Amino acid sequence: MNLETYAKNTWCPGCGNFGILKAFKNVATKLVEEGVSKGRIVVSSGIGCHGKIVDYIRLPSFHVIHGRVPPFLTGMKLANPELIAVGFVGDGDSLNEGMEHMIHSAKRNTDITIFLHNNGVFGLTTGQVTATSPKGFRGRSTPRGNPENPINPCALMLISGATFVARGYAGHMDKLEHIMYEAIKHKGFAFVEILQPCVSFNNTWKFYNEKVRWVDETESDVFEALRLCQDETLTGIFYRVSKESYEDAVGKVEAEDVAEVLSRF
Ligand SMILES: Cc1ncc(C[n+]2csc(CCOP(=O)(O)OP(=O)(O)O)c2C)c(N)n1
Ligand code: SF4
Ligand SMILES: [Mg+2]
Repeated sequence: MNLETYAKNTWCPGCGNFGILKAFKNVATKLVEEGVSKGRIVVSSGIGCHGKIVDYIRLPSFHVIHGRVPPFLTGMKLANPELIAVGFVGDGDSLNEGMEHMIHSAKRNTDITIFLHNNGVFGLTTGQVTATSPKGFRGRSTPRGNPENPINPCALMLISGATFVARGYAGHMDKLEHIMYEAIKHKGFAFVEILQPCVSFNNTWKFYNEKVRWVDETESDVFEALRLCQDETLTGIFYRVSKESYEDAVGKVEAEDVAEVLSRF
């Protein structure tokens, strides 16, 4: 399936975003081959280098303001629950500018999928510290080293109520594709942290190529999943449980309201 667009790709050569783009295109192609209509898969992205991804995928797309991918997709799903809602967010985008939206979407178990391009840096604005930058990270805003500890995005999403939590690596295409496919198929809030080297401001290729490992365990116990995701170079599907989605809960309340109004006549 041709998912190419007319847009010129302006990512730096060697950026981890290329692996994420390729993996997602393969997954979207697989979904269409399985019978999903192309128009049902809607992609959205936040602000940053990651955000350009929607310009490079020929699918219905919305590039929204910083940190607002989850509420945008939530509204879209409420309006049309038939759509498959896929969001691409940055670490700064989702854990600095828009952290509250991530937490509330996970808490509601909104039926959307979020792929977090975690490069540990504000890439587009040329190298400032984000919520996931490691302690000691030297960048434009922390020339003497980041004095703060990083947030663990998977742990945050687990304790917020996400029902699918995984971590992939932009350099391990097959495994990333598997995770992305399973996340999209999951009904409820699916969160995938993707380790994404930024060759210009936080080049982690060598580190991740040496350290990243895969775990086959998938937990349904949140504390066991928390234990797994503490190892920041461990990848895999850490957690998956089935719970009522926000859209289904809202739909039931609406149906009861309609029945109640009709019963008055
Ligand atoms: C509300 C708001 N604050 C700040 C900015 C400036 N800004 C644009 S892109 C960006 C960095 C995005 O970093 P991240 O989300 O990590 O994405 P990356 O570029 O690393 O993919 C920032 C701070 C903005 N556009 N809007
Ligand atoms: S600045 Fe970093 S994240 Fe942005 S395109 Fe270049 S390598 Fe990729
Ligand atoms: Mg970033």
